[in-house]
Amino acid sequence: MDCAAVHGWLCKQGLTLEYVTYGTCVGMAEFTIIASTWTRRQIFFFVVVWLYSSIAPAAEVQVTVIDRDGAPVPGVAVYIESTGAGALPAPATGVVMDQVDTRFVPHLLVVQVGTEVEFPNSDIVAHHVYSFSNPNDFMLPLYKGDAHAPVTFDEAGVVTLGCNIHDNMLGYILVVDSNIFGKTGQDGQLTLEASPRGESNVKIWSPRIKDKGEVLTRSLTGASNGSVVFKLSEKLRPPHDSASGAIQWSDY
Ligand SMILES: [Cu+2]
Repeated sequence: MDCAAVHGWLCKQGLTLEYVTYGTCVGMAEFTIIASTWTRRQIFFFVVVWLYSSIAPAAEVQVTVIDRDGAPVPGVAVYIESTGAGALPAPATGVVMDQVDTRFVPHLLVVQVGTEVEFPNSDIVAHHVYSFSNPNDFMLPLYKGDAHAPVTFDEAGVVTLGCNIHDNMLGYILVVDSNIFGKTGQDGQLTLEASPRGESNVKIWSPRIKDKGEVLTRSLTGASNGSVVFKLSEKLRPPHDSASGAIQWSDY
């Protein structure tokens, strides 16, 4: 049961709960009970629910990314990094960065450190895929179909992809030290299910974002109602495939 469920149950009991600071949402000091007429049964069930929630403190974090004009920014990578945590679970398998219509699909792929990524070529023309992003650099010489073994990305960071034949082909793999990640939708939002593992930060990245540094990181400690808003201050680069002018290698 997560915090929202606890909140919902309490509301049904006629109680108002004001709480939900991320990661500490079940702390007794975090809420104020407006109603003062708890029955013994209500108190009993509250304690049961609260203890259960303490054992499994899954929480949701809603992340919103907006540009300097307040417009939502879709397709932004979002991930949660935790310190003082144990080893991450094994990375996902069957992860694919495809090549379709002389494009990398998806344009941006987010993976956990240690993930094996397959690079099938679904086009009828051959591609020669490479990255110079040290230390995750690699080369898949001219091929069609599934000619090459998957590439394992063992270091966190941005891997910029290109093709030796088609200069307009540009893609990214963001390798993160986390198993909690995703990308914002058209509404600029993403909700992540997160179990706190020590101190946690939520971070964002996109090739369109020019902002640097702390603007792109938020501590989850003290986040209001489990929601985090990133407001960017720099003008965004245009989307890679936009009609307003596709980004070329020279733009980076
Ligand atoms: Cu190509």
